[in-house]
Amino acid sequence: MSFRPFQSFTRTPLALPLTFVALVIASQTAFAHSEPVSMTPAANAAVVAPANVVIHFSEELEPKFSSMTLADTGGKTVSKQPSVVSKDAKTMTLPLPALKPGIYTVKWVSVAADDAHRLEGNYKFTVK
Ligand SMILES: [Cu+2]
Repeated sequence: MSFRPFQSFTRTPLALPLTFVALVIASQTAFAHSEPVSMTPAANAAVVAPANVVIHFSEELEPKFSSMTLADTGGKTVSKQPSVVSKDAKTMTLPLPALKPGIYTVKWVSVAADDAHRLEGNYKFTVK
């Protein structure tokens, strides 16, 4: 009979903070989060009224929880149809109604298919 177990008790308080630090660092890396790679119209672009907004993402999206909407200058949502995730799950398309000239804000939410990490963001473009 030895009291070896005490060794693991004394080790635990050290091991836990280290594990926590490792998890925090891991969760801050962009790996496996699905971020926009390119957008059409591009951020801050001035364009002729587009028929839709298309965003390509870095990782596969979970279609159920990933979405896009478009708001006008007053913050009112002007998109009427839901956004659609492509078959390869890396592109999201938002069909648009006819847009009047003005500044619009695209709001997007991406949920990565592999780890369910959620990101959201927005950007503006101008319709000439
Ligand atoms: Cu992630």
